Amino acid sequence: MLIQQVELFLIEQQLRIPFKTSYGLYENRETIIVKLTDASGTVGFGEVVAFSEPWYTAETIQTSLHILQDFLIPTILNKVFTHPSEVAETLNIFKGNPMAKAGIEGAYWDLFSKKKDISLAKALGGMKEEIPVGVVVSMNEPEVMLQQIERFQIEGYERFKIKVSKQNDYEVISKIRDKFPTISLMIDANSDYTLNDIEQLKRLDQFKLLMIEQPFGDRDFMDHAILQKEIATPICLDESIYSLEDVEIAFALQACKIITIKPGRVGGLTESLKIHDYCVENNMPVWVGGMIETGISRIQNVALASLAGFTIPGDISASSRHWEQDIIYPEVKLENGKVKVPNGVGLGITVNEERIKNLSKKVFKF
Ligand code: OSB
Ligand code: MG
Repeated sequence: MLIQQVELFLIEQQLRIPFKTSYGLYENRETIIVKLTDASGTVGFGEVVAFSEPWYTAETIQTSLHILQDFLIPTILNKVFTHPSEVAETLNIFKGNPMAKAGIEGAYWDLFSKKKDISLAKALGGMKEEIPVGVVVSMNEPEVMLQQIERFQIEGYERFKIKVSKQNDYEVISKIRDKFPTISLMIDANSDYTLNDIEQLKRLDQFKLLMIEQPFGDRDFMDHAILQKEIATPICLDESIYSLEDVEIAFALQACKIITIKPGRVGGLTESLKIHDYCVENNMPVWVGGMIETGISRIQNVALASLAGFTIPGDISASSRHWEQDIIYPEVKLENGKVKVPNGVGLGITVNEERIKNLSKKVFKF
């Protein structure tokens, strides 16, 4: 398909509930929606999931806009590609900036599967018709967190990820475990600890956590390897994983026992598939993370999570978890505790372009 037109929509929405992590507070979510049009007028949608601030990764909304406008879009515009992996390969002449790349590549996967007349899930090799999902509980007063878990449990979520910091970990988790002794519980520290905190981290083993996500900094592979030898709780790497090579390093060093994939963080769905396959071959459990994204990226994650190797419920909560109204319909929702994998062509949902236009702060056309 020839990429005839690229449009970028910089939108902003308020989160239904402010989301607090050890990095800081997320209240408004800016995001960039990518729309590709081929020569026959078929369109594909993707999303650049970078945040406004460089807390989670170095990339931001503004750096993504720069890289997209000045490098990525000029490189793919009016070019013919036969498969999304060629788009990924072409964009990789530029270093870094995985989220900007993934926005384009994801939109091309949508376009590609529409042209093939199949669902994105099928194009990726997915098999599941519905997927069990988990939800993230943001940092808050313990009482509020307990109430949220109770509500999320009623909604059908099967795995609960608690945002913690080294200031509140023990207090929060012990209160949650007291009230919910058997739920599938994990924590995400977003790099809040260092090797000096090993004794504190060892105390968390008693809570039988499914995993602890990213205790240390993104490049601290060696320190994670030291910690993993000292604690029983499996470490899951999130921020550390930008590519398959990072997974290979983590595996070789035994720096973790679990991997979470976010297509944006690793440069797109092509790289996500490589990581999925590597994890399956090496018996490393793998799951799909979340980026407080709109339904476009969320439903792309649903398609990815339909692959057989994703054995742990992902951070793929319903549209209503973060949004008053999503930009797709039907919205992402839980039915009997599961999210259905769409079987329509491409993403298998309708993008609400009118709403995207209304939410746009800036629109770029190439
Ligand atoms: O580490 O997974 C993370 C949100 C902001 C920054 C980092 C992370 C998160 C999430 C997102 O946990 C959860 C979601 O998308 O619902
Ligand atoms: Mg995380």
